Amino acid sequence: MAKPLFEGCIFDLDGVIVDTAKYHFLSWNKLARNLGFEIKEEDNEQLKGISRVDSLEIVLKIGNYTLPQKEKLKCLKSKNDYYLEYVQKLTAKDALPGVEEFLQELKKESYKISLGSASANARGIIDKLNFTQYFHAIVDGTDVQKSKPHPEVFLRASALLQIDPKKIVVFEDAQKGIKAAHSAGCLAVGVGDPEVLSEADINIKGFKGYSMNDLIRSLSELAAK
Ligand code: B16
Ligand code: MG
Repeated sequence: MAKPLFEGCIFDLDGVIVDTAKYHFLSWNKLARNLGFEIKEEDNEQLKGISRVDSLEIVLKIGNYTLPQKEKLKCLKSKNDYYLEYVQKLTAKDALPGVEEFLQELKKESYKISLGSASANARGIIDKLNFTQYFHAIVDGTDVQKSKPHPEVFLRASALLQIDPKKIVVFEDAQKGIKAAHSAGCLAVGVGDPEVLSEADINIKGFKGYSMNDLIRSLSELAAK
């Protein structure tokens, strides 16, 4: 029997399962404005996929702003409070189009599924979407020490799924996430703008109309190269 092209999938959360990337951006911008500067949409790419603490350093750098440690802790709390205010209203209807159908297909075919997110709020958001049922493992920002592009989050998720990372497909919306997936030895599907995510093995705009057969077809083409 032919070996399966993949045995499991790891999904990033923000920007892949739900459009919370925009809420992270709005919350950072609110914080930046309090400090007297603005962050721009184009700065947002740098903030995707990395931890809250690392994001604050980048935001402060953009504003050319320095703060003592105690003030940084206050900023981290404020940003998270803003963010929680945005996400508290999330419901099952807020999942990005097609992603639930895709998860259902994987589950039906008995593929293993993990979450691999940098967010410390990931478990709460997955619960709000009623998606916990799809995951065999969840690795989030509370489980890892190192931010993407470090592969820790994906290595941990692969270990929990008990699958060789080479047999895992990671779905990511961030450049740093694609790098992290590759460093872990996984295949990476870039979800979003193919020009921004040009390092991905496969690119999709989103999950609307995307099926497991489409993934298998792309993986076969890659394997034949
Ligand atoms: P939190 P992901 C990441 O989630 C976001 O992309 C990133 O913008 C955010 O700063 C990070 O989570 C930490 O989130 O402040 O909720 O702990 O894309 O890896 O699912
Ligand atoms: Mg993301």
